[in-house]
Amino acid sequence: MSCGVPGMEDAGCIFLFGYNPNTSHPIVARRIVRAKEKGAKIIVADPRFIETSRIADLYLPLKNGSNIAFLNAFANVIVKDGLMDEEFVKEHVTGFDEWWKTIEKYTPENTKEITGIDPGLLREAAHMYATAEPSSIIGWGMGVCQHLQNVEAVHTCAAIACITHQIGKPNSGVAPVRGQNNVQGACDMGALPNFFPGYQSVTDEKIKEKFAQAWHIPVDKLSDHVGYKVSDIGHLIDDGKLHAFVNMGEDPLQTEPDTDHLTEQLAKLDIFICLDIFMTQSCAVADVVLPATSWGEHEGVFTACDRTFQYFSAAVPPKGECKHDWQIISEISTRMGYPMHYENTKQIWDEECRAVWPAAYGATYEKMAGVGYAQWPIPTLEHKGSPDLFLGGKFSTPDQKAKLIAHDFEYPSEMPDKEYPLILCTVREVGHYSCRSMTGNCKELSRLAEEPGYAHINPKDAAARGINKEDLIWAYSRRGKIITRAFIDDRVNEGAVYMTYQWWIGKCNTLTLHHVDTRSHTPEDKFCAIQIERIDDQVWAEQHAQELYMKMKMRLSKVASAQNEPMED
Ligand SMILES: Nc1nc2c(c(=O)[nH]1)N[C@H]1C(S)=C(S)[C@@H](COP(=O)(O)OP(=O)(O)OC[C@H]3O[C@@H](n4cnc5c(=O)[nH]c(N)nc54)[C@H](O)[C@@H]3O)O[C@H]1N2
Ligand SMILES: Nc1nc2c(c(=O)[nH]1)N[C@H]1C(S)=C(S)[C@@H](COP(=O)(O)OP(=O)(O)OC[C@H]3O[C@@H](n4cnc5c(=O)[nH]c(N)nc54)[C@H](O)[C@@H]3O)O[C@H]1N2
Ligand SMILES: [Mo]
Repeated sequence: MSCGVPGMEDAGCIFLFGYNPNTSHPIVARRIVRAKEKGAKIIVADPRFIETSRIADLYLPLKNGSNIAFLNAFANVIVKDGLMDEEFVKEHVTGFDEWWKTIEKYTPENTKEITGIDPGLLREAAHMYATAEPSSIIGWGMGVCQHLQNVEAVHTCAAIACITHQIGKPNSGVAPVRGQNNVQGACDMGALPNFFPGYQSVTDEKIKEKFAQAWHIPVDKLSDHVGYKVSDIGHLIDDGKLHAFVNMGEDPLQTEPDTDHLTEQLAKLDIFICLDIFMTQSCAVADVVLPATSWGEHEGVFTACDRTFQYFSAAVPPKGECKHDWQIISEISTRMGYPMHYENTKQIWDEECRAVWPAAYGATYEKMAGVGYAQWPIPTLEHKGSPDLFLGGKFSTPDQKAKLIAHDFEYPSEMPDKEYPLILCTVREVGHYSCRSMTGNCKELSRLAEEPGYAHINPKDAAARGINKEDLIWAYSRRGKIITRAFIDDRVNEGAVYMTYQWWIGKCNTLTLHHVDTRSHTPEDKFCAIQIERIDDQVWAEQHAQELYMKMKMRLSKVASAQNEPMED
């Protein structure tokens, strides 16, 4: 993020684009309500009438999968209606002419068919965003990232912020939110296939030398291969390139697309190891499960989406055989020939983060003690941290200028047709979290929602199929077929069905498409074609769903107790 989450309150306009904070990040949602109370304009562009739409000054119900057509037309209006900050563009931006060659082609009128947005409304939104004082923020989430044209949409959102000078000053710019509490931290610490800690390239010789020195190893021991991404695992197994998989804090059999196919692929591994804090579907098929400690049992640093490092301490000691993730990694590493001996997380923080990443050097444990925090870049011990990036229009490129990049619109990979006429869009719900291993093990939350979960359907699509409220239905795609429950919802657009991805019986990832974009390799979780149908025998369906659920639970607890038995040899 170019701004801080607390600073969102002081923006003049917040434009939510494919992000549903009320469900996904209630604390960010609260900031948005406060911004509104302080006079900010709120714009929401989402195919669903999400909760924030209720307080929005403008709500734009764009069609699923039309982001690039919409954003290009939005950018076009800004230039054509004289809303661009020419001075800022001249001083701080490059590539405008080339960029305009693409953007020029997209008008609110000629994209209306694709986006479904009234041209007058789109113009009004572009004016509201561009002219807001003192700043505007574009906040985006998975409605951008989980589409085929995800990187393209990120480029275009950033370009819009640059040409309007709604970036490069306090409380402005781009606010891509994150998923888990420490996604940002995992990336900061080098859990990305192309970077060492601090976003330093694994293919740069000088950087490799620096890390070889810091880690006391010969430089040729550091691979300069960009690694693989989690969504590559299936086809790497098929191609015979991957034989062992250590899976840390992830339940791919629940959360990766086309899970039936992935189940077959994982079965071909020579060894599959899971590190988790609960028994999951993936742990159940693993050869080895290494029990880790949970956030209440360990200490460390979480980094929020706005670059804020926060220290947290353990509340209770670990139980049984559980070890901290860092201890498990250290022990595996030591046994594989690279000894790692740490006594606590502070040593790791100082060695793996502060010592090798200048922007984090000032983030000491002392500074973060108690409820303290540190926001990077924080380069010196005296530094107070940086809520805002790119101040004064200085960007993190070699010439310190922002480079505009434009893209033509493309349709999603699997469009609805006669056989599969509905769009499946998979999203979040407030009561459960991702693979549900954590929230599903909490009784109170199970009361909010239980198996087989819900499919949210527009009243017209439901009526056309004779589907009533709470009916059990079949949902099927080219990949598979599941049982789920109908939630008739006039907040969802006609032609699209919305499901969350945490249910075992109503597992939407049985239906989703394993198709990734070429750069980030993120699956197109927000768009595939499905059909739904009322199940004739509702009594049978209720019993069947219950039985399936009991069987699955029994299976997990059986595997868990078997894994606790001492090994025979
Ligand atoms: N309670 C709860 N909170 C969570 C999670 C959870 O599972 N449960 N998961 C966490 C994780 S891992 C993440 S990454 C974040 C994600 O947080 P969000 O980004 O809010 O996640 P989603 O609900 O998947 O998608 C956001 C919105 O994108 C919209 N959308 C779909 N297609 C399009 C499109 O073509 N264009 C546009 N403009 N919008 C579209 C959807 O309607 C949806 O409202 O939430 C985190 N918070
Ligand atoms: N269809 C569809 N699929 C999706 C998405 C979607 O929108 N639609 N969203 C995608 C997104 S954005 C995300 S981020 C993924 C999330 O998918 P996952 O990463 O698979 O799910 P999580 O529930 O976040 O956590 C994974 C596991 O980490 C374990 N865990 C928690 N704390 C610790 C710890 O301290 N140590 C260890 N070792 N384990 C721990 C939990 O018990 C859990 O089993 O799902 C993706 N899948
Ligand atoms: Mo996520």
